[in-house]
Amino acid sequence: MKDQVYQTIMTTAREKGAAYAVLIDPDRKNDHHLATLMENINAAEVDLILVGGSLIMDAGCRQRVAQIKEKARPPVVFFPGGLSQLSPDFDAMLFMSIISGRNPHYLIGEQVIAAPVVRDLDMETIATAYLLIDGGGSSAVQFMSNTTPIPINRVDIALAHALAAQYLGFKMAYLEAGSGAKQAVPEGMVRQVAEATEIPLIVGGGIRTAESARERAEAGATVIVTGTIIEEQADRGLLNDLAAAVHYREQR
Ligand code: 1GP
Repeated sequence: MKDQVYQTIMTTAREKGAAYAVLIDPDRKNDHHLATLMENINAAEVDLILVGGSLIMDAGCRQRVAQIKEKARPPVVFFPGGLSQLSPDFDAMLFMSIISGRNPHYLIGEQVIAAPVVRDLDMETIATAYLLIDGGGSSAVQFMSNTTPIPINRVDIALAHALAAQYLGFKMAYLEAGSGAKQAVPEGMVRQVAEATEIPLIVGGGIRTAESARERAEAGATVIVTGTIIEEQADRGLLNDLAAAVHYREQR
């Protein structure tokens, strides 16, 4: 089984504190600044580019993925909103199951449909348990997946899911507050889940500042993801600040 991207993520996190991922929604809303966005991402210490979205509003997704891959310095990893967004241009994909939900289609249905196509593409898969936490406000993923998020104050429920993911053999667990969340996954939840499990954590949703990114990285996240803030203000200063915060172990 291929695991090059996964190993790179784990090595980066060991050396730098955590790995920094930028999420790009391959939707037409980003067309006007995709080239600049890629230049800025390449110039900063971004370790990983995640690409995907819950809802893509036109047919240009694959073309944008190809454009991103052509320009990207870091590995480009599919963060699947659905099989229709799958493209041969990805270096790897988070092979995800929404384990916080009880919708069988997103627990196993979509994965079964995707598996033969993924095999044909010979793509690296990173088995990822996706835990949707209620970030205050109905996220697109909540509506599109028809699943109920974990209440933000229920560390016990999040922890039980993360443990189940570990025992099921997932390689990573994604603590997700939802894109554009008002409230990011609390630092305390990240810390308690990280301390009580051995599964590497991806944390994203509603992280908008270097301080917020650093707190969650220091709390034990392996990967910190920012999407909305970079799409809104794709400037190099912000990307550098966020990367430096996530890479808290690096000498400066
Ligand atoms: C969403 O975790 C990601 O899936 C990123 O969220 O857009 O709020 O940064 P934001």
